Amino acid sequence: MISLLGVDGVRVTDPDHAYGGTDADIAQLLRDMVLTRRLDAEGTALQRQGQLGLWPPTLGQEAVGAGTMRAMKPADMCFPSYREHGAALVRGVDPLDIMSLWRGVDMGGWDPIATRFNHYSIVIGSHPLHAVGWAMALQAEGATGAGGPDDAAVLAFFGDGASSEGDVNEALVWAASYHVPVVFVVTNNQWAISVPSTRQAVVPLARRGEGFGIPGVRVDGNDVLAVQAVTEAALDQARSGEGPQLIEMFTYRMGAHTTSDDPTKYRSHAEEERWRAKDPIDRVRTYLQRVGAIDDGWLAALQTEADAFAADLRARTIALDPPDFADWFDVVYAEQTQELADQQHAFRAYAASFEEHAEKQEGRR
Ligand SMILES: Cc1ncc(C[n+]2csc(CCOP(=O)(O)OP(=O)(O)O)c2C)c(N)n1
Repeated sequence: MISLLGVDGVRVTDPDHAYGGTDADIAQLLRDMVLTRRLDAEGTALQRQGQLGLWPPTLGQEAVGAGTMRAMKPADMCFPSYREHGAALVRGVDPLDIMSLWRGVDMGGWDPIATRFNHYSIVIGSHPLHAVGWAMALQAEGATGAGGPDDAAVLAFFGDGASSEGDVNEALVWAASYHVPVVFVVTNNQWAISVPSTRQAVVPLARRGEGFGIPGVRVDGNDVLAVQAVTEAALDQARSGEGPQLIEMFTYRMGAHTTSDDPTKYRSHAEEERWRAKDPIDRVRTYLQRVGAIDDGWLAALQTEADAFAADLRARTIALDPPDFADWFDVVYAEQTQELADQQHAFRAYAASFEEHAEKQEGRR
């Protein structure tokens, strides 16, 4: 497993990978992760207070989002799953657009073309196929593999559970067969809801690509330096025409699967505590403090920034107006079908019947 920063905050070397950034870059990664954690805490709290329908926590997985996104170039494209709040934030998506999705106001309001960050995919494992399609389009347009600075590649996230899906395996076949510039990031957070990752694979997931002809590596997914260094190398290879790569990020979902889940039903407190000791934020903070790159004043300023960020996000989320669900029939296809128009009409009549009922009740009082 590739690691470049120990749990004690001391840098370690790896024969094949090195982190090329400065301590200022590492401080930026710490900031990315602290804001991600704050966003996640706000999402969880807003759901508990009835402001969101559901929230999938990303607590403990902050290094994967920050490290991978800091490895991407502007023209690269990313296909996330549904837990990539940190990646979205670092890639420049307004976190309000993430909140609006889980509030049920829209289906994810950000512009995937402008941000080069596709919409969340809640259907497990569907989007690695889309990622491969995008990568094949890059090939067809000559936008990759030319050896120039404008070359682009694609990064696709999926989970350990998703790795068992047929679609993911089809994506791996296509990627290998057509030698496409895609990097698959398997976020192994140890649990697919209540099913352990050991049930998804009898060999490490890093080796899942081998049979397809895709090289893979296992990275300490709680080590943001290793995450960034390995992702950078894989994206460079993909951009320069060396074909697909697979990276297993070995991490842990500290929170529940979603706010509807109770992890105490299937995993032990001792297991959670073992992973708490490997916290991705603590080790980076320890490193930066030890080398004198940050001090208490710097950390206090970051805390103030995180507080303001959370307060602003909360206020903007609560101010989001509920949608008229009947309008959603208009956005299923580019042009509405007659069948959908009929369903929309029936839905409006059904919704109005409740209003009539309420008005009658009101009249009787
Ligand atoms: C096609 C499909 N099947 C089942 C589900 C229900 N489901 C939602 S999340 C999940 C587990 C996914 O686990 P994993 O891929 O490890 O990702 P994680 O949630 O741990 O990030 C399942 C089975 C779904 N959303 N889509």
